[in-house]
Amino acid sequence: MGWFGQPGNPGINEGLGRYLAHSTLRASVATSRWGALVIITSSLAGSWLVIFMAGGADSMVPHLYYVPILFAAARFGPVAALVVACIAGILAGPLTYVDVAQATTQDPARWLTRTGYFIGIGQLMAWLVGPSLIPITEEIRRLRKEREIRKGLANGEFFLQYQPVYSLADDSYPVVEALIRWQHPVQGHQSPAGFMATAEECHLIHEITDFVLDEACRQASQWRKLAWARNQTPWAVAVNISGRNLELPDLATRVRKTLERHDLPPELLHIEVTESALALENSAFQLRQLKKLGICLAIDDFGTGYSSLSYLNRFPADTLKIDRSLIATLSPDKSSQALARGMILLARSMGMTTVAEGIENGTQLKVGRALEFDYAQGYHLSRPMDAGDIPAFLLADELPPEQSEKRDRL
Ligand code: G
Ligand code: MN
Repeated sequence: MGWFGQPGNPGINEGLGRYLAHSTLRASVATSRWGALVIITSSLAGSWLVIFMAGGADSMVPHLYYVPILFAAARFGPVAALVVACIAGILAGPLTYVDVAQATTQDPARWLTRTGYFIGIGQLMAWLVGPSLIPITEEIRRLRKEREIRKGLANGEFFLQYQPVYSLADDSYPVVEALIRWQHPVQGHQSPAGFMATAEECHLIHEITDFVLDEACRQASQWRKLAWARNQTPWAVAVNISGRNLELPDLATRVRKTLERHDLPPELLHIEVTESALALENSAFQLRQLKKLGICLAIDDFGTGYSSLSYLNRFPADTLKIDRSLIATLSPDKSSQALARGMILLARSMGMTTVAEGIENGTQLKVGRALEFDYAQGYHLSRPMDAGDIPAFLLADELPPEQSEKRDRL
């Protein structure tokens, strides 16, 4: 039975012990490299000074040296523990008098044995904490990234690019998909796959979606005025939301308020949810709430989520976006087209339009046309662009000289 242990309740002490060990270890590992070096150096020097002040090794056993040795073992591992143990051995040995007043030096056998203990205990500690260091270091890296994302959001380091979606039926670009980008001031461009995974592990995904939704609607509303002024049909903006966002009970309210704030008609907003999110509890209800607002719903990355086709029946989606991994396998050879053909038939029979994602060359576009996809999107048609470049690309009367080249590709 331990400190807080009670008969019949042995778990408390064990739990507390684990908590203390974990939090102490986490605190040691979380110390920055330079912070850790300062702690090690000052506690080595402090240990020497305390023993010197106490009158020498005879007056005080140099146990204080274990502090920097164990700390180095937890923070940096076995090599650092060995180095610090050797330094401690020398400091507590030849550099410490047995009796300061008499200036008597220590017997080498005595301090060498002690150094052996320092090394042994340091290595034992490093070996014991080694397996826990990996998850703890990962957790700390994740916490740091979370802090960076939060700071990035506050400092306006995130921005949107837009990739036009091409209509194969009428040679126009009726939708642009908003894609989040992060330009870190020191580390440069960060891949969305990396930071979205971190954001999805905590509530930051909601802040990111709020930002994307707000900025995309603001931009779409501005573009709508521009299109009107030129007598052109305004284009819609598509926003990707994460499955985690579907956990928000007020998701539909947030979307409605954003539309109202920017005075954007709901039909100019498309929301894309990945296929894998359909399997989540509550998603059917949430998507129906969104649909009631009058927005368009798309199922994104279809063909990658391993979700049951029966899920499709439960969702009020307007569009099925077929994942680029499937588009990449398309060739003029009929056998390569069977799966895509089946998906198009399925979507059509359920009243959904289809988008071929990730069109990267003319052959894929040609096959996509032959298969009668309704829309196509990909680098071959247009890369994601900054907001400022979109009107020139989409407003026919403002097309730049490369327009003819663009038409050639279609
Ligand atoms: O999951 P979703 O389909 O929303 O992902 C869009 C991502 O795909 C964006 O990061 C975009 O830059 C990228 N993308 C768009 N078109 C292409 C393409 O033709 N090829 C490849 N490899 N990536 C693309
Ligand atoms: Mn998408």
